[in-house]
Amino acid sequence: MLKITDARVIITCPGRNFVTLKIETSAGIHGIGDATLNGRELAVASYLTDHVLPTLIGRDAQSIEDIWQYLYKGAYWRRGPVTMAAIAAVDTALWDIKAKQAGLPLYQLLGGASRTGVMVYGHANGGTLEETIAEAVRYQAMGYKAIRLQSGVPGLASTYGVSRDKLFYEPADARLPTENVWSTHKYLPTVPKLFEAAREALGWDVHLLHDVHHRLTPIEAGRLGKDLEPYRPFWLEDATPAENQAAFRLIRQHTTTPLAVGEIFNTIWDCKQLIEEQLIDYIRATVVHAGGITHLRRIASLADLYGVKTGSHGATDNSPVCMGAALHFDLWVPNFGIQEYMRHTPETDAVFPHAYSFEGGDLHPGEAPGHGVDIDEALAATFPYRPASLPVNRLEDGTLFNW
Ligand code: CS2
Ligand code: MG
Repeated sequence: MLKITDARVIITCPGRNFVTLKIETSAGIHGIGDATLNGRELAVASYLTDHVLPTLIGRDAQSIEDIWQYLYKGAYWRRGPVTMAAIAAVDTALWDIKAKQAGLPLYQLLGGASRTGVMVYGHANGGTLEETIAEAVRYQAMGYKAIRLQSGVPGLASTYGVSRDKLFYEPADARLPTENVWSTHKYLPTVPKLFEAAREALGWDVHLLHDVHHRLTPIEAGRLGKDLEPYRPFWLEDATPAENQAAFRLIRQHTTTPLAVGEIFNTIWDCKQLIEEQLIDYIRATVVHAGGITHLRRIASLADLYGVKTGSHGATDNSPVCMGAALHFDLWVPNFGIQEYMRHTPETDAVFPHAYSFEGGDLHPGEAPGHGVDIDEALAATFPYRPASLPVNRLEDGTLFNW
């Protein structure tokens, strides 16, 4: 019996808010899990502190599956981003503990390495097409094999994915949601031009990706997918809101451009139809938002049956703890596709010392026991929580739209 003796939530803000769960055990081994839900951090912190952690004390830290089932089925009010991020944090911390107890890097417990490294994609963005291409050339020079392209839209003051800072992207930019203005009419013609210029500048070996960020109707997504086919995108992400999984049938009827979706999914039920009907090519669910290693493994196994690959979310608001755990998962999972990698700031990396490293366009989780990431609690305490919200979007006529 490896008794759970203590469990606490650590909220820190080294440039942006992160919520981390730390679980201590009777053998003196501790584990940590990411519980960060951008813009809703305190909701998850409270769900853990007030409703979950008291039930963990005294339990056997080795019983990962039983604890997962206890927190999922015992919640009664199942699923949802807050609940599943809380369960994910517990699950990730317990896998960290189990691997440390075994003295092995986490990927060895999952089934060993299936590849030499984890191909990642970086984020080239700019206010203009020219700026974006220049950034993409810089990412290619840094050794990235895959690059996401997000460019400003003429006539729009802002758009998704274009940030002031070129290496880090933080959309939660104010205490209360800032209001952005969107026009699909202005946006749609810009993406094919961006991809044409990118192929001209970067050639055909590099993978090129784009995130629509939930902003098209299915038929508009079919149009954009078709317009991009000559430039061979690696994927078109979040082409249309995915609550209606059947909506992707319409996109599939019009384009062979590969589709990726799922960074906001929190259980297998959000993507079961998308996977079983092969309506997507990559599932973007993450360790932190989809119930941890235990549940993400189930999603990936279902996806594998239908030729769908993983492409986990890895934005700056996923902490290094999530990234570390994700890389062990990515090194093992047989149907791996790609891993998103938005770098963290130096102060974030200092709060979360980690074993993973970047080389030649791949990340590797390292060989440290566990998931290889820890938290410097003293340093974390010097960065107090700072309330921040994600933006909202309105159309030019004021209609509230998808951000
Ligand atoms: C984006 C994210 O990385 C992505 O694909 O969709 O930047 C997303 O907007 C943020 O994680 C939201 O907090
Ligand atoms: Mg996205």
